[in-house]
Amino acid sequence: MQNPDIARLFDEVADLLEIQDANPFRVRAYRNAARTIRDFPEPLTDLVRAGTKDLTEIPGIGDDLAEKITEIVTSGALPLQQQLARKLPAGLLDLLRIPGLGPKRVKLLYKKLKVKSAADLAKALDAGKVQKLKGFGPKMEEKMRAGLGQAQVTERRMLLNEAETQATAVVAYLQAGGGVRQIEVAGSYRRRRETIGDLDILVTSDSSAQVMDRFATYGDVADVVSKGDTRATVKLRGGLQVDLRAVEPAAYGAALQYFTGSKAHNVELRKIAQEQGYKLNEYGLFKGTRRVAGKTEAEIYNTLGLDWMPPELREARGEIALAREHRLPRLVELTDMRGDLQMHTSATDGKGTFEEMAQAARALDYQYIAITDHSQRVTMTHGLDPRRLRAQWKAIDAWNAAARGFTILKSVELDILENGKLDLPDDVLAEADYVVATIHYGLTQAEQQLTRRLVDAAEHPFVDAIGHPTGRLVGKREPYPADFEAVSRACAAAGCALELNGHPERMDLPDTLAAAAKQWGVRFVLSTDSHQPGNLTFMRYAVDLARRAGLEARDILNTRPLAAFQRELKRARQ
Ligand code: DGT
Ligand code: CA
Ligand code: CA
Ligand code: ZN
Repeated sequence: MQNPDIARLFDEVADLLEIQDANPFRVRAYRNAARTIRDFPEPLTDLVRAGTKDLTEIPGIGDDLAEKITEIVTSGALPLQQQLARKLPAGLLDLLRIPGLGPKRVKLLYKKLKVKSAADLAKALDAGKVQKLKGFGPKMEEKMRAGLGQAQVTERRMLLNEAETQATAVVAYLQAGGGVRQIEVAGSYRRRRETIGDLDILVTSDSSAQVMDRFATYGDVADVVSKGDTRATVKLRGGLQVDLRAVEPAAYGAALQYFTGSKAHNVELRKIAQEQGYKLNEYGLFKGTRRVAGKTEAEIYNTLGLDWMPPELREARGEIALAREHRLPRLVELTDMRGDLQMHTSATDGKGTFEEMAQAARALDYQYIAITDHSQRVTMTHGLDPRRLRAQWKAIDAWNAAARGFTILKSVELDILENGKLDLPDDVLAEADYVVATIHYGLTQAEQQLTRRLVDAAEHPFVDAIGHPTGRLVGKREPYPADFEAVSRACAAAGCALELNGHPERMDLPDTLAAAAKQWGVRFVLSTDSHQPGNLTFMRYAVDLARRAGLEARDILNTRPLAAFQRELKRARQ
C-alpha cells in the first residue's frame, strides 16, 4: 500500500459521500486528507508498521482518519469505502473519469435522468435530455461527448509523482531480493513526462526467472497479466501497469535506448542508422549480423556520430540534429537550484508556518525562499489584504534579522483580477522583494481578454514573474485560451520572468510552451507551489519540466545566489 493508494481510497470516499449528499465538511475532510497523504514525503505504511510516529501529528489527520489509515495499511481495504460504494450503481464512479464531470454533476445526472453508466450518459446526450439540466450548457455537452469517446480508447494516465512513488517502491523491492545487477525504469518515466501510461523496467540478472517470480509476488500487485522467464507484466492496485524485462548485459544499453523512447525519437534514430548501413533494434546496433554496439546507450549514439542525449530531450523535437552538431544544451540540474519561489503557509491555504517552510528549505541547502500566500481576492483560501500581508512581512523581517545565511523574501501570489487590474495597490507591491502574479478567476474569458490581462501584468513595474502561466491542471483542465506567444514576447520585453510551476498537478508552463518562450528570450523561475514543508521536494518536477524544455541553469533566475538573483529581478532593473 503506497501513499497514492491510500489517497485514492480517501478521494473515492469523498466522491461517494458527495454524490450521496453528505455533509460538505465531511467531504472536504476526506479530500484534504487525500491530498496531504498523496504528497506526504514518507510512506505511511512504514510509519504504521514501525509504530513510532503518531499519525495525528500530520496536518489535517485527526483521530478518525488516523484510525482509517491504519485500517487500510493493515487490511488493504477501507470498509467505509466499500459500504458507500454498495449503495450506488457500479458504473457511476466511472462517470467521474470523464473530463468535466465531478461528483455534483454526476449526482444530478443520476438523480434527474437515472444515468448510471457511460452508456446511459451517451443515450441521454443523444436524446437531448442533458442540455435541459441546470449547469449543463452546450460547451459542457461537447466536452462530455469528447470525453466519452476518449474514456473508451485511452486509459487513465498517472501523474509523475504518483508513478514515481510506485516505481521507487517496486525497484527497491526487486533489488532487495538479490540477483539484480542493473535496473532502470525506462519509458516516459525516464523521459520525465508529467503523466505516465505504464512503467517499463529493465534489469540484467544472472537469475532472471527468479526475478520474474519475485516481481509477480510483489505485495501491491493486483493482477499478473503475463509471466515468462525474461518478461512479465503486472497491474498494481490503482491500475498502473508495470512491464519488467530482463536482458543480457551486452544488450542492456540498446534495450534501455529502445524502451526509453520516445517512439518518435526511435523512428528518427533508426532511419539515421539505416542511412549509415546499420540495423538498430532493442538488441543492439548491427552491421550485417555483427553487433557493433549495445552495452551502453552512449556507445550506440556515438557510433552513429551523435552525442548521448538526456532522456528528457528524446521527443523528436530537433534534439538529434543538435546532437550531431555537438550543440545540445547543458540542462539545468536539481543541485543548481538556490531557492524556491512559490509556497503557501497556514496564513492562507498552506499547512505550515513560514518558519517551518524556511527550516525545510534550509535542509535542502537553499539560500532563499519566497513566501507567496494568496492575495485578498482568493477568499476561498482566506487571502491576505494589505494589513495582514504587511503584518506577515514584518514578522519575516524580524526572522531574517536573526537568521544567518538564509533569507525569506517578502512576497505574495498576486491575483490578476477579472477586469485586468491587480489585487493589491502599488504602494504595497513596492515593499515586496518579489511578486508573482497569477490568474485564478475569469478563466472562461475570450482569448483576447485573457491575453490582455497577462500582458498587462507582465508589463507592470512590480510584477517580477507570471505564475502557473496557462492555468492548466494536468489531466483535468486544459490551458486557458491565451496567446502565449504574445505573453512570452511581452515578458521578454518587460523583463518579467515566467514561472515553471513544478507542482505535479500543474506542471505549468508546459514543456513545449516553455521551449518556445526561451526562443522569444524569456527568462524563467522555478517553484513548487508548496502547501506543506514536505512539498518542497517537488522542485525535482520543476527541474524535469525545465529539462524537457531544454533549459540551462543560466535561463533560470533562481539558480543564482541571492544577490545576483535580486539584481536580475524586474524591480531592480528599472
Ligand atoms: P507511456 O507509457 O504511454 O507513458 O509512454 P512510453 O513512451 O513509456 O511508451 P510505451 O510504454 O508504450 O513504450 C515504451 C517505449 O518503447 C517507447 O517510449 C518507445 C518504445 N516503443 C514502443 N513501441 C514502439 C514501436 O512501435 N516502435 C519503436 N521504435 N519504439 C517503440
Ligand atoms: Ca511506458
Ligand atoms: Ca510499456
Ligand atoms: Zn495559484
